[in-house]
Amino acid sequence: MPMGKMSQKIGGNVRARRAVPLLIACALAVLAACGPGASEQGKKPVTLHLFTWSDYTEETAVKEFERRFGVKVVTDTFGSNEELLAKLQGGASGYDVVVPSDYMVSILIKQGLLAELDHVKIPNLAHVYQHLKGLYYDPPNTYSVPYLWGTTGIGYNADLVTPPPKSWQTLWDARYKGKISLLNDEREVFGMALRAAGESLNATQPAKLEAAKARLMAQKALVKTYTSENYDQLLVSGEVALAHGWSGTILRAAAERPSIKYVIPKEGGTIWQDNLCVLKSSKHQDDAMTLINFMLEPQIAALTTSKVMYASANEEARQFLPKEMAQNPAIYPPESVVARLEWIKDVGEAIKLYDRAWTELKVK
Ligand code: SPD
Repeated sequence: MPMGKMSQKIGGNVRARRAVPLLIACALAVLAACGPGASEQGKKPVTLHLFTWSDYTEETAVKEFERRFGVKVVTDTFGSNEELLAKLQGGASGYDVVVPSDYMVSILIKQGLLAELDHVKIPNLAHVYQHLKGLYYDPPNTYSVPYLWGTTGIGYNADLVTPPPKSWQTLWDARYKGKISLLNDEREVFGMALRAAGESLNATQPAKLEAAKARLMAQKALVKTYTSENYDQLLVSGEVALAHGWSGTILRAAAERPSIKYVIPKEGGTIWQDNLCVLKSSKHQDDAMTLINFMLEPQIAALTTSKVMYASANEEARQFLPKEMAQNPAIYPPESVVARLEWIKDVGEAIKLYDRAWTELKVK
C-alpha cells in the first residue's frame, strides 16, 4: 500500500479508537520505527542505496517511487566509471543499484559484482529501444538495463570561441590557455587524444598510448581543470570557454546561457550508454528491480530526460518529451553522426597502460 494511503488509513484508525490511545500510540511508534518501506507486518523498513553519476536523477521521480512503494532511496554519486569500480573493489558495501557505462558493465560482470536480473520483474524493459538492447557489453541484458545514453564532444561559448570548433585540435589552441576544461576521466581523455590523432579510442599499442600521453602533456599548460562534475557551471560563468564534456551536461549549460553550443568534432568521439544494474551483494534485490522497473516507466523516464538532457533508452518516453527535446539532434543524434562515434571497450590488460599514463598526466 502506498505510504500516503497507509498513513491516511492509520490516521482514520487513530480517530476511531480514541478510547485506546495506548494501542494507537504503540501502532504509531511501530510505524515511526519502521519508517518508509515497513510492511504492514512490521518488517524492517527498506532503504535502497543508489550509486549513480552526479546530476543524474530527477528528485520528483525518486519521491514518487518512495511514495508509491514505501521504499526510501538514498543516492550517492561518482564522477567516473573508474571511481565506481574502485569504490566497489574497495569493498564499498551497502549499494543496491549502480549505473555503470557500457564497458564498465563488462568489467563488473567479469569481476562477479553484478546480480542476474529477473526480467519478469522488469516488464518495462519492453519499452527500451531494440537497438539499444543486446549491446556488446551484455548481449542478453542479463545484468544491465539500458537507461540513458549520450555522446562526448566539446561545449564552447560562441561569444569567446571563434571560429566555432570543428576539430579536437581546438583544445590545443594556445589562444584559449587557461579557459579549457577536460573530463576527469582517463578513458575519455585518452580516447579524445587518440581520436584527435585518427586512432581508435580503444587503442592498446603502447606506442600509441605514449604518443597520446605526449600530446596531452603538451596540452596540459592550457588546461584550467580536469573535471567531470562542474564544467557546465564553468561554461556558464565564463571561467572556461571550451569544455570537453558529455552532451546532456553541456546542453544544460546552454539552457542557462544560450551562447554555449555543443559540437562533436569531425574526428568523432565517444558514444556511451549508462545502465541500471543490481549488485550481487545487494540485500534488497527485489526492491532494486522494482526501482529499475519504475525508472523504465515511460513517463518517469521522460521526466528524467527532461531534467538531465541525456537521451532516454526508453522508446516510449520520447513521446512525453517536449518537442524541442525529442527532436534535438544534440540529444538524439542522427545516424550520420552516430556513424562516426565509437564505444569505449574493456581493453583488458592494456588498462594498466592507461592507468599509468593517466597518473603521470595528472601528477606531472
Ligand atoms: N553527469 C552525468 C554524466 C553521465 C555520463 N555518463 C558517461 C559515460 C561516459 N563514458
